[in-house]
Amino acid sequence: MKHLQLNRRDFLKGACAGAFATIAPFRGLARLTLGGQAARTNKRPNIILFITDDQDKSSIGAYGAKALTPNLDRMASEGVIFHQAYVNSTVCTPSRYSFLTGRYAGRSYSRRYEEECPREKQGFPSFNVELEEDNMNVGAVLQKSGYVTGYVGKFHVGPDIKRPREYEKFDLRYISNDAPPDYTGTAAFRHNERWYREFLKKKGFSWAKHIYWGNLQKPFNHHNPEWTIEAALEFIEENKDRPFYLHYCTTLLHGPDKSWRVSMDHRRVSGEGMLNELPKVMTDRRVLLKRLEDNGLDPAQGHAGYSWADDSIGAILKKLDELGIAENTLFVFTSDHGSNMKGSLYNIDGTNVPCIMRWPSRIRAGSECDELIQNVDFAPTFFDLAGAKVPKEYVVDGRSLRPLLKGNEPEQWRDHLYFEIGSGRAVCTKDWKYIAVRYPKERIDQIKKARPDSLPKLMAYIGRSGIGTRGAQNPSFFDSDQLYNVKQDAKERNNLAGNPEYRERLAKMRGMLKEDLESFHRPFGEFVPGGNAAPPGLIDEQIELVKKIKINGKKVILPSDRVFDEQAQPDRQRKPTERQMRRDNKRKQRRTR
Ligand SMILES: [Ca+2]
Repeated sequence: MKHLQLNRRDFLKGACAGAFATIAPFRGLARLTLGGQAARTNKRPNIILFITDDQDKSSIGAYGAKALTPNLDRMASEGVIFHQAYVNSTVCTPSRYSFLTGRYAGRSYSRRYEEECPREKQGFPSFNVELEEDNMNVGAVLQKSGYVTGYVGKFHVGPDIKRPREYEKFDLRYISNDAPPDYTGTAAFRHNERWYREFLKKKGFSWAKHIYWGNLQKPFNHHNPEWTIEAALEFIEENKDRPFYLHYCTTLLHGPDKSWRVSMDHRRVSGEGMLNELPKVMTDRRVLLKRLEDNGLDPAQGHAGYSWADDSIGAILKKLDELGIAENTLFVFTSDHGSNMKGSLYNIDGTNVPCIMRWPSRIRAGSECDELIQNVDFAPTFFDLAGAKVPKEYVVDGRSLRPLLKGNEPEQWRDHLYFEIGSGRAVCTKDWKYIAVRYPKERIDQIKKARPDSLPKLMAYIGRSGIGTRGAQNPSFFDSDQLYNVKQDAKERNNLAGNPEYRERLAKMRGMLKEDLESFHRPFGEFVPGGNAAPPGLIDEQIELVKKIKINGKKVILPSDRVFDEQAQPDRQRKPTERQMRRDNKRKQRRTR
């Protein structure tokens, strides 16, 4: 039996490798033409998409890490593990948009994105994309095709609701960050959470429960995976006899990593305020901590979170087994992007994410796949497997992964992937990576006038320090053109773009990017000129300078040998922010008392 399994695995590996010997250029925009077959020939599968927040492969045993993740390891041994799975963008909102739609965030035609980035201007995919009004998304399409579609956990692809006036606009209750976690706060959070459910139903999901609008919010900012798993199990149980789709997004492992261990001590805190008691749906938190200790793993150093997220997987696997529906359930685990390199376009801990799938009746146990896949592929895969009726207007960038799951040889696969965030764009093959950073004209004007210490923020691809400059530890992060041999230089430290030896390779990669960019019908740098797009070479002096600046989170340390003349910096006198003005006024009032 063991021998047979080995042969099967080898067969699949061979199929995976051999299937893509014929390589066809990827055409950026493709319209979906799949579907139908799965529905006609077989009972349609249940589908669960489980997305973690900011997770690196280095936190999972199945990827070789020293971590306690028995459930993910089990999924890998019973299913397929992907080594080259990527997301298009490396902060929550654009990545999650792609999971929900199968489109690049830069393709979004949501009102908010089009208002911020009108069609004639360069796109700036970031925290500014939303699900479109026409509900061309996975929840709505699968529901219309006879699936019951459920949403649980973190959303982060809706309107910006942060300030009191935004809460008021939507008839939501605002609770300030420094409010105590009391009854009033709980009532407000409960009220708002019910509204989030209704919002998702309007977006086309048939069921939604235990929703976080975005990141955890004070005063109830502690992770509570039991609270979201409770809803997931309820949904699965309720719909065990019909095909269902569950879009499950845990708040784990959004940092800081110490918060995971701390959250374990706050058993009643949830996305709807204080609970009466913690749902008993997962391994007891104390037992989990004991297991970590027994394995010599420090919970405060990330492991509380890794094992807690993994235990959430375990609760779902157990439920599928109990209900006897595991055989025909496709269970997909992945992450919205990595942690250490989020906000950049680098592969390791940025665009390259863990991805494991299990579907006992269709996927051969213990398979591995090295083909290039991306988060835009999931929605089209699910449409294909569900035999969904996809409206002809539905625009999708990804393609169905069905050939990879079945081990069949697809006629053609892709030769590269496309990436985007803010002012950065990239393409990557299995061997090479090219990144182009092109700021629009108005940003270039700001950069030219800026004080040196504000350069890192202005030149971060998404225009903010902190997460926007995580990749700045890479010596070429700010370079306009970056070429890396990712096979030999996986960490992308040695920029070959200026090396004449690689001129041809650079031209080839630039050609791929140009072709992809043209499909967006928007300008970008010199690739697609027009609007506010600008060619490289206008801020070389500032690039040289910013590369000498040390950046630690939001802290900027200027090179010591350089003295900045404040008199010569006219933008030194910046307008005070609203917050500064309030603070100054308070001080004045205190003084006059
Ligand atoms: Ca995230």
